[in-house]
Amino acid sequence: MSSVAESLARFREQGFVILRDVLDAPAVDALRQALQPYLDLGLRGRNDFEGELTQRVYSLVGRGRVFERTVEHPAVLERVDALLHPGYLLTASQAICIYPGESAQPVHYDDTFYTLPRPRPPVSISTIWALDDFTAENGGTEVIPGSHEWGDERVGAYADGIAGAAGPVPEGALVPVEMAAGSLVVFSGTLLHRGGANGSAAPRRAFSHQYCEPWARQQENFTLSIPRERAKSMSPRVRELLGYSIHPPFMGQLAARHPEKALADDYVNSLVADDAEIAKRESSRP
Ligand SMILES: O=C(O)CCC(=O)C(=O)O
Repeated sequence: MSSVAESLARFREQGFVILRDVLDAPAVDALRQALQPYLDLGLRGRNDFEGELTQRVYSLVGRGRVFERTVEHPAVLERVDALLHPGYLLTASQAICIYPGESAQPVHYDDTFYTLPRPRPPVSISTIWALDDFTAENGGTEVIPGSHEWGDERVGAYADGIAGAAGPVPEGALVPVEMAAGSLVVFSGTLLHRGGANGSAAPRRAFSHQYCEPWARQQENFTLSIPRERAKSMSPRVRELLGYSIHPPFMGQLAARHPEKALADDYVNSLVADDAEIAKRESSRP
């Protein structure tokens, strides 16, 4: 794997960097096995963007320790530390399994819904981890190198929010990310990309964790989607990333208290506690 400094230089220049062979074969296998029962549920994407021949498993971080560990993998966090501000959050965590016959996704960039004028620094950083080798044939992610620096007008010619491509992308502009299972691509939330068409005979399994600035709204509401008992068992770092954290001075507060307090065994919701106290006083009034 390239050094942190080398990979950050590459990221800044082209908007993405591939980190090769971060996970060994047994680790990839453990992730595949943990994912399979969720894929067996058979849910398919609901539109062209999710992909009707694609399965997505949302809130993946809450679905097993193996996924949790990838969220806080040092190879990722060492790099995201340099790209976002302290206290950054996890904004999305999902498996993406693209089946044979799936067409290419609309070209888009991941932090499109933070409607700040481009060019601008990314509000989020995406990662896509390969659980199968990514090739040009099997739906490996396709990127437009350098597009992270484009302004709104140029982006608008190719991508129209998450609704779809506004126009045809010139031949050769999209480059497939080819990498072995256990590798990942880290890319800017401003980089134009898409999931490729899967013209092979086998599914392309992957998962994506995305991280956002600590002041930005997360795509997934992890404090609701992940059951409290499960959140309690997670590492402090993962809990912080999920939103059990404060962006100073008080973004993320829970009725003026630290949100970690909600995970204490003796926690009582302060609205419930206040209402109980008011009811008690009213009932004891002469
Ligand atoms: O699966 C991929 O390769 C890319 C998916 C993607 O970009 C997305 O769903 O936002």
